[in-house]
Amino acid sequence: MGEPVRIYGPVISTYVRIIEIVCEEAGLAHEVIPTPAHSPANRHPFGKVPVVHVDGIEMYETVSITQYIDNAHNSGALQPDDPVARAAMDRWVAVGNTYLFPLFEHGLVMPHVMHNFAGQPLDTARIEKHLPDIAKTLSFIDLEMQKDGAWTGHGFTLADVFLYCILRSVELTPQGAAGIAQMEMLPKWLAKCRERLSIAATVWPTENAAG
Ligand SMILES: N[C@@H](CCC(=O)N[C@@H](CS)C(=O)NCC(=O)O)C(=O)O
Repeated sequence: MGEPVRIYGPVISTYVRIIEIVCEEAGLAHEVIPTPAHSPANRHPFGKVPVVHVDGIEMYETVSITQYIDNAHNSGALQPDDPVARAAMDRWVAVGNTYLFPLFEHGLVMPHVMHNFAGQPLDTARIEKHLPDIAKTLSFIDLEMQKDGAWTGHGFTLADVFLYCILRSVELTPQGAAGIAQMEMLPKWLAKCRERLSIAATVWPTENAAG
């Protein structure tokens, strides 16, 4: 067995967990080397995390890393062969990274993180400002799932991995949990993902406390 995949980033991080899940799916040992985004030890050229060492190569940008691990170590099992299904998966990964993560992270998740872990007052003004957009976005995703399954019709793919990690951090906030509970499809899909071994094996330490 080779060296474990080394993931440089915070222990609790959406994109670190995405890499961890894909390593689990591929049967690769992995370890997180705690590295805050803004520490001098972080080697990402744009100051993001994670940076990953795999097969003697240093990589950054999570989409490319997950595709590399899945292609090199898992026979591409997380990426559908059918071009239409593949385009749907790619679209939803892009939607997650481009629209969902920035909105959820800035408008809801970070205010709670800064409150719970950095002792700052909860920025309720920021949350209140973004809640209407967050609610609209959750409804959009749920309606797409009701319409044609969105990304969910082709087995467990990279879209599930990205979107689970992005939406799970929303679900771990009180406002996010309430918003998701009102949806028809999202709670069922999240619960089904939780049964997946790779997802169960990578729970954040904060999840057990939050339920
Ligand atoms: N495009 C990057 C995005 C990664 C990303 O946004 N990571 C977050 C943490 S989960 C981060 O670095 N946040 C710190 C910051 O934006 O300053 C990737 O795909 O790897």
